[in-house]
Amino acid sequence: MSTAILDLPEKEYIMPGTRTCAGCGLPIAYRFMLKALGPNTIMTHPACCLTILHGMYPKTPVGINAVNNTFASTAASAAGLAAGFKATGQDFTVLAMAGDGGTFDMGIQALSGAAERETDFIYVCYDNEAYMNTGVQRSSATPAGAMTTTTSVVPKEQSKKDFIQIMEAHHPAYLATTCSSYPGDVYNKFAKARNIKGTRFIHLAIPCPTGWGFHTRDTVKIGRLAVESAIIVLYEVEKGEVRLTGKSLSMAKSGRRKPVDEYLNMQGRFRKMTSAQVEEFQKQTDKHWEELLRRAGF
Ligand SMILES: Cc1ncc(C[n+]2csc(CCOP(=O)(O)OP(=O)(O)O)c2C)c(N)n1
Ligand code: SF4
Ligand SMILES: [Mg+2]
Repeated sequence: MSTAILDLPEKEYIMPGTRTCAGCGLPIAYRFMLKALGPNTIMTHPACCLTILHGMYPKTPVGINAVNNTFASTAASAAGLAAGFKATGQDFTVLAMAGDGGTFDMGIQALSGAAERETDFIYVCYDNEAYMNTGVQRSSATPAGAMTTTTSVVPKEQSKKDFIQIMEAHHPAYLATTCSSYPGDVYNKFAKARNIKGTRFIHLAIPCPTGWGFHTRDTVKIGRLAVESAIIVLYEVEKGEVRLTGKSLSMAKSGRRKPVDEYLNMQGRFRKMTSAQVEEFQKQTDKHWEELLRRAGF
């Protein structure tokens, strides 16, 4: 069960007025993440939209300490922080957080190394499916059929890299997926991750009105549609055991699932998709959902 909104801690760690675009999914999730992690958290992040949220030194709307690292080094920076706290006997949660470009592409080597060494940290990849901060360039997390500024004539042909599976192959102590449209699910997973030792990896889906081409009022709706059509599945993995959570769990129980069309049609980035590409998108979504249902014992 997701924690009810009324039961969440009242303390806020993000003040109103971040510099993210109107309708951005990132501050929604970050707000609930920080409520779950609390003040004894130190985070490290590379250049990305999260840097924009954190603001320009010496001012920031964020109430925890943060390190700004170089692009490929988020996990290395976090590993250094974790080693430093261990050596000095200080009790901090180390949070590493980067975008899909900084994780699926540029940060993969440092993250793989840190996960293999069972580094004691939480690594979050917030995924808006492109290099948004520099003007919506394609990343390996961009889905097939999406237009970006570097796939504007012909939409992207390659499928999204299955990065969650790559991380699962490292057998982290805790692996989870979540989405900013489900704050209770975000909160629960971070509250749980906080109390586990070792490498914890969380994939956080973030709808981005600027890069995806939808109205700023529809951010929560788009994230919900992604989950209701099983394009994003909410689950967690511990010791190889898959557990569906929240909306995905209730969908598995009821057998109800929306087709992908409504999600695709609401976004300008998919406007050049051919019917064959839509069919393939549905097929890949079905396959992924059925595999997770099987692993979760449905
Ligand atoms: C080594 C290096 N290459 C390129 C850049 C330029 N750069 C800054 S932010 C960014 C996009 C990051 O994309 P992603 O990690 O997906 O985060 P998002 O901006 O989408 O939140 C890029 C390419 C950089 N800062 N450092
Ligand atoms: S470009 Fe997208 S992810 Fe970045 S701040 Fe704007 S809405 Fe948020
Ligand atoms: Mg991105």
